[in-house]
Amino acid sequence: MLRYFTAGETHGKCLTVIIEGVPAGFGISLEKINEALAERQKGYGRGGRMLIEKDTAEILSGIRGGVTLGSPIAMRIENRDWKNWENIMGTEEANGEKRVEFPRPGHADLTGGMKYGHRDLRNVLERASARETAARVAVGALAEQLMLPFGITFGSRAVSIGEVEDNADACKPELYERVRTSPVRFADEKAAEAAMRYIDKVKEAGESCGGVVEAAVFGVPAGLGSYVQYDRKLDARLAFAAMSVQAIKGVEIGMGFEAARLSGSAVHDEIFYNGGYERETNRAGGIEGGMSNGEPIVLRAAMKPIPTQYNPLRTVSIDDKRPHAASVERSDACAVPACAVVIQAVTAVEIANAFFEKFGGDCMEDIKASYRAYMDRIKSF
Ligand code: EPS
Repeated sequence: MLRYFTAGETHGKCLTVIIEGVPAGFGISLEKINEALAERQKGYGRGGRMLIEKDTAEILSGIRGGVTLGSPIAMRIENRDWKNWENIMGTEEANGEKRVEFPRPGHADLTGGMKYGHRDLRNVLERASARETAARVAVGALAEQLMLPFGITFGSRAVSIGEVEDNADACKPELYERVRTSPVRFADEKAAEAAMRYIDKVKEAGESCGGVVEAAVFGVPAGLGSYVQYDRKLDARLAFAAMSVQAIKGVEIGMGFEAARLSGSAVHDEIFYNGGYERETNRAGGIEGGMSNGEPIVLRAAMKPIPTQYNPLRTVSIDDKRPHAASVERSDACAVPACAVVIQAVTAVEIANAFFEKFGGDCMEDIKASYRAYMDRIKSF
């Protein structure tokens, strides 16, 4: 089982992650992990923090000479901003400055404070911050590399930003390559331009905006996940992973919510045989009965607007309970393109996890042998 834990506060010294369950014998390039981290930092509408950071991972254990050892992998991403926060966020001594008293609607501030008994809501926001997603992107980029020997590849894009929708053609690997050069991760340049103007407008109004992002996985063999038990369903596990990302309020796979409004013939993907099983459509988003069916997996997630608003919403003080404007932390007007990269990362981890569950083994050779035997067997099914 592939699992990971992250640690780290947004203005703490660093983000740390430990990944357990990575089999031995897989080549890992640190450069590829750092490329993914750089990708997460991009996107039109991000705030000042991304000008300070230059996220790079340092691998501390579990890899020797670029090859996994089968032992836990630890990674660390330094927070460059730490030097500005050392006196406030120090683990030995903290001076109490930058105390947060006015919880932001939509953020973890208020409930987190109640739950953990923090009278300084900074203790909540520091960990609830989406800065943590940098660690998850590092894990995702590692998981993607574990899937590469089996021809499984990943991509992501923004589908819409606020009210502006992209105009993209079919869900093919090229599409996800192309969007990487777009400042908003859109395929259509005109739509991208409209999205940027929309972000400008939102920013000018002191607001923030959300959007819909999509992750796609190509080359997944049929049969990852299972219908036999609820917690083994691949779609359920992907939805859990996507929902666990900060600011995500909805997840759909394939046609998702639209399927509820149509009749069966407009929803299900008919089956053909042409030397192998084929579909003409992929409305199921590559998952039927909680299992991958061999078609590309397509998942969408809805990101709400980031709760920090420069034109703050109404809240109350946790001290005197009187009405007050919500606290303003430096933030992004739009982080939708970055969110797409994060959703791709958490999807990659779940796919790798389901893959190793099916083709389990402690090292690359065992997994390859199991994979080949299965692929040969289903060829003649
Ligand atoms: C983020 C870093 C944060 C925020 C953002 C995401 O840095 P800072 O708080 O120092 O500006 O920019 O987090 C949030 C908007 C949030 O609400 O948590 C990052 O690295 O992505």
